[in-house]
Amino acid sequence: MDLETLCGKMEETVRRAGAYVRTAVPQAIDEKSGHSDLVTEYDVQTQRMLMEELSALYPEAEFMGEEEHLQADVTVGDCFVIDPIDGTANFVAGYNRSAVSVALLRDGQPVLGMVYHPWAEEFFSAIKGKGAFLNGRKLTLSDRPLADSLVGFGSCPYYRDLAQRTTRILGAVLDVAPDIRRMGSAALDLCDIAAGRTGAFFELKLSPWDYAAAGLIAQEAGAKVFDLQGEPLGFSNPSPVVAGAPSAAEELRTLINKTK
Ligand code: 2AM
Ligand code: CA
Repeated sequence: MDLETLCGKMEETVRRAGAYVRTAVPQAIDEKSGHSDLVTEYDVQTQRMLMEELSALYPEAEFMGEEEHLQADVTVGDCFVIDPIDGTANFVAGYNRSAVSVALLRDGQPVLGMVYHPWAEEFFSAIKGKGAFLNGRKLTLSDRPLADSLVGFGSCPYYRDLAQRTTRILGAVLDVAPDIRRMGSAALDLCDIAAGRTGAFFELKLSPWDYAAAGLIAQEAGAKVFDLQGEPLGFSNPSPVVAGAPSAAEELRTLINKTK
């Protein structure tokens, strides 16, 4: 199946998963590894629903996902990378800013990404080399410096030492950029870059399912997305993520590396 055909079929599945999340009222909430790392029955159910429908659409693909320790070797062949609810803490708090995120990796690189924010009814998608879209409208961002950029970030609440370092970086960012934003879903934060709402984003440690789909969407809109060395992101392990309009992203990366 070519990627355009698969993308068309996947959209229905991802929208259905988002509609399910939007109507859900979280009750049973478990802590995975600490008080900031939550999982609800809806995270698990949504991942199961996505896996069932995606494997019917594309039986040859493997799966990697945030819930139920779903790991796969992503470096060979085709693999779906799923975050059923990115922004689980927002979901639990009734903050109405969370997303369903699905990427397809081919031999370790994203070739297709979808992020759906069901409360805002915003559907972001990208196919490698074919551009990024928001509700069918092509996204093209223009370059800008950090001095003209709102800077989104994540605070790694589940890694306290990184949270402390993040606050030091923010001090340095606020000396240059007009303001910062902390919204609680890395996938949506990267999509905000694609949409030109923020000019740059960083989080010192994210998991592949947080950024696999949205990183491709940002890149296809014209953003730079890399790690602290300026290298392309990997998908086998957690990674720092820096993204943004080309100039802003490079300036932000330099600033982060100067702040210990
Ligand atoms: P989640 O809501 O799907 O868990 C917030 O800083 C961002 O970090 C969210 O995108 C959140 O995704 C992600 N996140 C939460 N816990 C994490 C963990 N233990 N490792 C990596 N990323 C995590
Ligand atoms: Ca996530």
